[in-house]
Amino acid sequence: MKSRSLPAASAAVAVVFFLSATALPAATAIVEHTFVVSQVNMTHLCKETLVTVVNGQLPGPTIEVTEGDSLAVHVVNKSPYNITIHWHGVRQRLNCWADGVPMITQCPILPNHNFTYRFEVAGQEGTLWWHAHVSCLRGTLHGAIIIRPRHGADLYPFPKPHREIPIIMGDWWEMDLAQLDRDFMNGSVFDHPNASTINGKLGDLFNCSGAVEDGYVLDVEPGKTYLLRVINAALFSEYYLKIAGHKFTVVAADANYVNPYTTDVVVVAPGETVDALVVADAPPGRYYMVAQPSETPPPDPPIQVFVTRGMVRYKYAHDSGNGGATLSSGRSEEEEEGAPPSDDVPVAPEMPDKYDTMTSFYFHGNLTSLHQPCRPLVPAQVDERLFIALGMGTVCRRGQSCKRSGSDESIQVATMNNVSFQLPAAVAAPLLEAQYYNHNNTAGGGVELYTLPDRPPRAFNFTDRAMINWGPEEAPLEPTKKATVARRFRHGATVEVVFQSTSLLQSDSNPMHLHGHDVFVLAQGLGNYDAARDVARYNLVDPPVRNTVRVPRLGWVAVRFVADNPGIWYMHCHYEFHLSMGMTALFIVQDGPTVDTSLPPPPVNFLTCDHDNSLIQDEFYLQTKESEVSHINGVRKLR
Ligand SMILES: *[C@@H]1O[C@H](CO)[C@@H](O)[C@H](O)[C@H]1NC(C)=O
Ligand SMILES: *[C@@H]1O[C@H](CO)[C@@H](O)[C@H](O)[C@H]1NC(C)=O
Ligand SMILES: *[C@@H]1O[C@H](CO)[C@@H](O)[C@H](O)[C@H]1NC(C)=O
Ligand SMILES: *[C@@H]1O[C@H](CO)[C@@H](O)[C@H](O)[C@H]1NC(C)=O
Ligand SMILES: *[C@@H]1O[C@H](CO)[C@@H](O)[C@H](O)[C@H]1NC(C)=O
Ligand SMILES: *[C@@H]1O[C@H](CO)[C@@H](O)[C@H](O)[C@H]1NC(C)=O
Ligand SMILES: *[C@@H]1O[C@H](CO)[C@@H](O)[C@H](O)[C@H]1NC(C)=O
Ligand SMILES: *[C@@H]1O[C@H](CO)[C@@H](O)[C@H](O)[C@H]1NC(C)=O
Ligand SMILES: *[C@@H]1O[C@H](CO)[C@@H](O)[C@H](O)[C@H]1NC(C)=O
Ligand SMILES: *[C@@H]1O[C@H](CO)[C@@H](O)[C@H](O)[C@H]1NC(C)=O
Ligand SMILES: [Cu+2]
Repeated sequence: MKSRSLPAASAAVAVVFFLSATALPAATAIVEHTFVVSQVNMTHLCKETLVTVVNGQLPGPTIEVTEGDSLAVHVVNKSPYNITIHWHGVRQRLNCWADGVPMITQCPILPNHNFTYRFEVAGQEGTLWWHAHVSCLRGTLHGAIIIRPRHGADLYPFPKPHREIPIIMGDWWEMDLAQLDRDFMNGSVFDHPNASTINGKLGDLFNCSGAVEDGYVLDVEPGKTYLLRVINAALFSEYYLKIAGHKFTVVAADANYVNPYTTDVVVVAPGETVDALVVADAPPGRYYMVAQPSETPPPDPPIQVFVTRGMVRYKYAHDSGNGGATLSSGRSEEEEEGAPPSDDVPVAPEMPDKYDTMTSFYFHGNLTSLHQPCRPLVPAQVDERLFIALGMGTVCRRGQSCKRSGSDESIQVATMNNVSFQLPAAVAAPLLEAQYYNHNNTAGGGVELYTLPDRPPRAFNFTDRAMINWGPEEAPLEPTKKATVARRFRHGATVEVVFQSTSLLQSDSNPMHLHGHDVFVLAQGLGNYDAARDVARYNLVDPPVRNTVRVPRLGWVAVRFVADNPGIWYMHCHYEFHLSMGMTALFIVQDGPTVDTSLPPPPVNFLTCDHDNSLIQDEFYLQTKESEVSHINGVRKLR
């Protein structure tokens, strides 16, 4: 019987039931967790801040499964907010209902309500993560998902590590994150975090009133190999991670194995994960682990970002040791037997320049898929091609015309092909349910979906730097609009998307995340995409496969995926301010011709959006039954 050990203080209950009593190592299990969402006070930088967390922890609990296992996560919402949890990167095959996007795939879990997410984690190995998908609350509501090979860790396509450690990058905000979301939606770009964190700790670069913040410490034994499962859960920044005196061997990204890539810097954009091996092969001592945000250089508007650091600490040979890394840290343990003497000054790594964005470009460019027998091939035929320009614009607060270029009369928003996403107003049911039952939302009839255009409506020099700061080149391009942007795909269609980052009002990179599918990343480049030149550069042999694709600053990336998972899937930038400002679209994948290729009905105890559940529930069950019948007959079709 497996068991999960969790801090005694937390309300976590994690139990594993084997489906088969004669459990072979390969048997699949149902892994259960209880996530109690509540608010707690945490003190950093001499200030008490009320934060919303799972089971009192930041980061939240780690979910560990074996490939093929099922998960049941009971969410108990004791916070004052509507909550949903998204299982970032979990493909949710034929199970879009569990994807956790409020009012798209489900009604939110209201305060003092519960909901159980049930899903399988199949055909994926490595590191994923979970996070709230409501406003900016994911800044403190997140944790790791570790998926091990079904037949044991011996079957990793790399030497078995001595220990595996989640390294979660985050940012610390002294403000109420719900307010932060309101600010972003109101076009405010002035808020900034107060610190960066590694596994929830700010580190010794931060202090107040003489007190230095705790840092994350990884205790290592000489000669042993450690697997770092690096996750960027920050709202705000991409990070460069280095450990003085050590190299990383990257072995996976977004729960897909890559050809081993040895580097002294790991780059994680928000939403991405990177699995990297580190061998403790340096002279025993103390080495800083530094995470530095990458910044866009002027003339981009300056943003306030922070470097954070933790430490890798060697145990000396005479130390009896208790098995390696712990989450403990701080000066108190420094004198303990086996720790290096404290007069040995920790070694600091040399970091890239803060405006160096090419280190990220090269890091991403060096990843290729590991050859495995069951690895899917890149589809050669393309059925649909999209070119999506990512940028900024403004909409008027009132009426059709207004002063722009920084005026209070307009709101700054983020766009894809010149349209900025908004949730439909006042809908009675999530869009997925409305579509499934083919009934219209109330309040003003059907939800009007605006079709994401195939390409930008106007041609312009996407990467013209003169547009960054309200230049005259930018002014005519600035007006844009809000709509519920969606794009439908026939089941099984092969879709090629070229994402182009633009210099409209800023020149950020854009980590684009697609729910429900992984994509092949065929090529990236700087400047404007030019099919005549760039198609020849596509890697159709072993491109990396990811759920989050970093579109370089002032550059582009080309991806392909097969739209074979029916449902309504969010496709959005994982910079929280871009997401809140509307850099989102819905990818609607239609049912296939058979039951095996069609979305089943919602789970029986699915949440309704109405507080008074009783009546609705009856109707709801009725509809479920009806549709099951037609579903089995194969006549039901998504519009
Ligand atoms: C957080 O601290 C504030 C002020 O000290 C206090 O009023 C509040 O009750 C605390 N909340 C929780 C959940 O502990
Ligand atoms: C939610 O779950 C908790 C813990 O299991 C239970 O005590 C509570 O009664 C449940 N609340 C509702 C509204 O079902
Ligand atoms: C934290 O950041 C906010 C801006 O978001 C700022 O107003 C505040 O002064 C900062 N706090 C500290 C301790 O620097
Ligand atoms: C405290 O932080 C400031 C910068 O924020 C730094 O200059 C100073 O050296 C730090 N003090 C200590 C004791 O670490
Ligand atoms: C791989 O990284 C190296 C070193 O940063 C760089 O010179 C090279 O261009 C990168 N390769 C690709 C394909 O990006
Ligand atoms: C939104 O921004 C405008 C202009 O900056 C400001 O006047 C207004 O108070 C803001 N509204 C909210 C709700 O924050
Ligand atoms: C849904 O709305 C559309 C137009 O808004 C209308 O044509 C259609 O008949 C409606 N369907 C149902 C089932 O009410
Ligand atoms: C686009 O703008 C860039 C940078 O401002 C410039 O170098 C490039 O020549 C322009 N391209 C075209 C096609 O005008
Ligand atoms: C977006 O559309 C508006 C309205 O048609 C237009 O004025 C503006 O130039 C367009 N901007 C871009 C970047 O295409
Ligand atoms: C929470 O969700 C309910 C039901 O969908 C909705 O009526 C309510 O406005 C939401 N509350 C907030 C604060 O968003
Ligand atoms: Cu973005």
